[in-house]
Amino acid sequence: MRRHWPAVERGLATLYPAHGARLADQLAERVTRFVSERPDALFQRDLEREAEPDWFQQPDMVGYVAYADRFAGTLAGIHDHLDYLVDLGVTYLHLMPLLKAREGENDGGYAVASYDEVDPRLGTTADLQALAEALHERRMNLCVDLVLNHTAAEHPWAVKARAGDPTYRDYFLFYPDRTMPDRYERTMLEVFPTFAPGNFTWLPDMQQWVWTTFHEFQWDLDWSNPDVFAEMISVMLHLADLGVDALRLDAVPFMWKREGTDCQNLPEVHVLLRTLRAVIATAAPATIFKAEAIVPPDQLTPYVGAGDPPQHECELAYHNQLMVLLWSSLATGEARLMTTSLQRVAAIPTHASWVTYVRCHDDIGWAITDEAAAATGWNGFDHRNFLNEFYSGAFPTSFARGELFQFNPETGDGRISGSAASLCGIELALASGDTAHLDQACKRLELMYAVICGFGGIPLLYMGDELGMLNDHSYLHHPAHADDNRWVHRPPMDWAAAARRTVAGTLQARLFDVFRGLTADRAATPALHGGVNTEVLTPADPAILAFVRHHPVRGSFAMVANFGHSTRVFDLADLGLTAPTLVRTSDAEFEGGTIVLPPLAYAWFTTPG
Ligand code: OTU
Repeated sequence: MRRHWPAVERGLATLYPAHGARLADQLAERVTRFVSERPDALFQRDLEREAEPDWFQQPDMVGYVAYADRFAGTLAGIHDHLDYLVDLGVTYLHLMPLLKAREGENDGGYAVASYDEVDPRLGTTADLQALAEALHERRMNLCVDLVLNHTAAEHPWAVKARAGDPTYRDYFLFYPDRTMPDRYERTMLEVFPTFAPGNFTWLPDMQQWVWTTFHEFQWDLDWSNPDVFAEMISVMLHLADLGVDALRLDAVPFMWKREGTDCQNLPEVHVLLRTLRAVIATAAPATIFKAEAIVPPDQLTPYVGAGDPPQHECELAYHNQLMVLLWSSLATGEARLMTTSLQRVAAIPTHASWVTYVRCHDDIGWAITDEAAAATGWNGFDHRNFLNEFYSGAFPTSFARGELFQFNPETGDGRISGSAASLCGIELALASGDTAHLDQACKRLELMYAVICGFGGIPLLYMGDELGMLNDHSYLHHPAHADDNRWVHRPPMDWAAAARRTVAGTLQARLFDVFRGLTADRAATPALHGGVNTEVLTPADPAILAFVRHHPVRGSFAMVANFGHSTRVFDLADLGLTAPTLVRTSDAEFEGGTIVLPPLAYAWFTTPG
């Protein structure tokens, strides 16, 4: 408390001028009680992580992202597949939303009906606790989603608000007519323009509009109410006491609203997150925050505390830019836009890291600004449009089989759904039976994952990518999913395909070996510690991506990759490293001081500390 409480008091005083002091006292009492009742094993974990706060920056950190039901049926079922994850080198399991969701359509669990209960379809609170223990025994960490921007309309808070309880009415944002909604809408965007247009929903029974940034059944919480803050602290402490190591904080940019803005990334959001974190860092320092903020880079880096002076905010955030630019580079056969864009991302504090990813459960939104595109001499609109055509398979030379998501004819904006394997060309190659194409497609997938495993931070493997799992159109027969094509890349785990990973010559054996190799080589490379920033170089050849990481104690790491369609040569001296040794390559070769990279080839280098 000596270390963190001043930040709690400051934050609460800023957010809730009239109630801050009262709330700080109330939380101090709650935290004191919580710590005194903390289970021994978790208290020990708290102490260890306070002493070694860089645990999540170790090179052996590798994430795996899955829906519990789609991966293993239930939480209890996951125990049977822990060996599979260990085999893959996984040390951080992110399970998608697992708290009790509303019935029917629930946005993949992102419409929470109770924060206190595990979804009965997945198991019980005891099952979650047992899973955390089993993971910890294997030196693995558990990350779970916390949807804190909104609740389901069926959550008891919302039900009470709807019934007229004034306390709970203040948990949400209601308006009697269109006056305020219209004023807000003037400057706001729409997240789901096709299936959930607008940001407000009319409730005929209440004769009120309610704020719903996402679906109409997801009601935004009013974080300017101190009671909401206090409630969410209880939720966080409950999850921390079940052994959750990381909370993926969903949709954080939207947590604070102000007229005349797009109601995203407002300064109060950062005060909120820093204050929530200071409370959790006091009570349960073994638990860290991962921000889900899919926003432009200058808006993103503050979520991990970038700024002058640097802050403690979330320990982790999704590197959306890297993900988007990887797909852009793969489609164009050029890395220049990726190079210039990544160079524009501000450095982040040494106490934070990225999570890097190729695919997740969401669509890919082309977060490439007109300005960033112009820096490469491209037109932003045309390029984003090209990427939609390319990845939906409409572009004549496309190898991808994806689907257009939320295309908005008014703005011309669209996003892409599809599994990594289908977007990399594996689906098309398998359908055509062309083995040379299949080889290329596998190389694309390997290249993408090699970049995110080498970039720095925790790489996340999205369930099924290690087996090349394809798009699954069965969601079309499921009424609650049919209008949301993100389900095309959320199939049930194909355990029959997983079994083929041990059969030499199969696609699964090839890909699984690649993933296992990437994670093993990563774990064995001390220089891949996440506490330093990545320096993206400017190679003379625009097809090449090259970056270095200099760790003052553990040595340097470098990666060179060829996104081009022909063989390229790179002068190793351009890495600026003394006597680099090769850690790993796909099929690059060396001639004197140069590296010869066939299309889609890459190499990892390191120097000792
Ligand atoms: C998140 O995504 C989840 O990842 C989605 O699966 C949910 O549908 C959504 O929240 C609502 O809970 O707009 O297109 O900047 O981009 O929160 C995905 C953050 C989303 C938003 C992000 C959101």
